[in-house]
Amino acid sequence: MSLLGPVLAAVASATGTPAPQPATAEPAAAPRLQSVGTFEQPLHVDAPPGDRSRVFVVEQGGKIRIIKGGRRLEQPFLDVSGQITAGGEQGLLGLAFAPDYAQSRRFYVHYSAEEDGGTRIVEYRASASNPDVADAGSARLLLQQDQPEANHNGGPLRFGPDGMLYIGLGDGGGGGDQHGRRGNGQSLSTKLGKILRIDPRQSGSRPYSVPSGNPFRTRAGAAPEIYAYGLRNPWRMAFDPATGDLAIADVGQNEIEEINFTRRNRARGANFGWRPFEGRQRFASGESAPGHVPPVLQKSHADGWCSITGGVFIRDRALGSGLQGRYIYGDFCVGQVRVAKLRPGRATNDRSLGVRRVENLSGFGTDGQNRVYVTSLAGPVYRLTR
Ligand SMILES: [Ca+2]
Repeated sequence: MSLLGPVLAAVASATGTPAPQPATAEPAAAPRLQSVGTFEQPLHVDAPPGDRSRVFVVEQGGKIRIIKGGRRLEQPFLDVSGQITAGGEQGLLGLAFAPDYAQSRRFYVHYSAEEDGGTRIVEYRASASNPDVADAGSARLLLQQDQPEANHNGGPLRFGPDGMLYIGLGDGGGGGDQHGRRGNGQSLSTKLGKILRIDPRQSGSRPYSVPSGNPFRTRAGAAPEIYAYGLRNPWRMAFDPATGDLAIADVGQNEIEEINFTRRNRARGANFGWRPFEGRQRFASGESAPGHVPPVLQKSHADGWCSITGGVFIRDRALGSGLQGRYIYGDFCVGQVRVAKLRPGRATNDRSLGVRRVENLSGFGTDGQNRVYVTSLAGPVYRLTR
C-alpha cells in the first residue's frame, strides 16, 4: 500500500478533483533499485565502519573493487585471484572490516584456496600510504578448513556487536550432509556446518584466539571455535546494527529455504537443526537435533525458490520509517527482493518490496552509512533508494 494514496485522496476531496491513480506506476516515494555499476560476478557489498565516501564490492573471482565518489576505481582494493579457485560455489566469498579499521586497517577475507579448494580465512591490512589499496604483503593466514566437496563453502564473515569475528561454514557439501558419521552439521568435532566465533587478532604464537564465552570451549572433542551449529550452507548472515540481533539464511537441500533469527547473544550454542531437519520438517529420520531452533521464515522449492540469499537489517533512515529494522532478503532463482520483520518464533509482515527483479540475486550489503545494496551475479550492483 502506498503512503501517498491517502494524501492524494485527501487533496482530491478538498479540491473536488479526482485523485491520480497510482495503479500501474509506483509512486515517487516507493523504494527502488538504482544501479551503481556493473562488476564481474559480484556477491557482496561492504565498507569500513563510518566510511562516507567509498563502497567495496566483492567479486567471486577474487577482486575487491572500490566505488568512490560514484566512480569505480581502476585499481582493485585487493586481488587474490591468483590464490583462489573460483566458480560454482567457490571463490572469494566473504569480506569483513575490523571495527577499529580506521586505526588498524585490518580486514578479513574468506576464500577457496587455489591448491585444494579448502577454505581460508586471511587477514590483510590496507596500505599505510594509500587507503584505496590493500597491502598484499600483509596477508596473514588465520584459519584453514579442508572442504571434501566443491559446494557448500558457506562464506559469510561478520563482526558482531561484541567485536568478535563470526565465520559461516557449510556442511562440507555433496548432498544430504553426506560426510561425517552422521553428517557434519550436528557434529561438534568439526567446524563444517557451523558459525564460528574468534578473536582474529594475533595472540602470542597463535594466529587468533577463542573468546572465553564460546559455548563448547571446554567440551572434550568439540572445536572450541564453534558458536552455533546445525547449518547446511549459510549464505549470508547479518547483525542488526541497532540491536545486535542475528539473522542467518541457510540454503536448503531439496525442498526448503530458511531464515534463522535470534536476539542478541541468543545464538550462542544454538542448534539450527540440519540435517535432522530441513526447515521445520524432518530430513534425516531417526536423528536428533537437541534444542533445535526452527527457522522463523521458510520458503518452498515448490514456489520456485532454489537457493536463499540472506540479506541485511535496514537501518537507512532515508528509506522511511516503515522499513526501519526490516530484514531484506531474496533467492537466487526467484530474484524477487523481499522484506520481513524478524522476531523469535515466526517472522511477520513478509512481503515483496515491490522493486525490480534481480537476476541471479547473489548478495546484499551495506556501506558505512548503512545504505543498502543488492548484487546480481550477472553483474549489476544496485543501491536501494527512494
Ligand atoms: Ca535449520
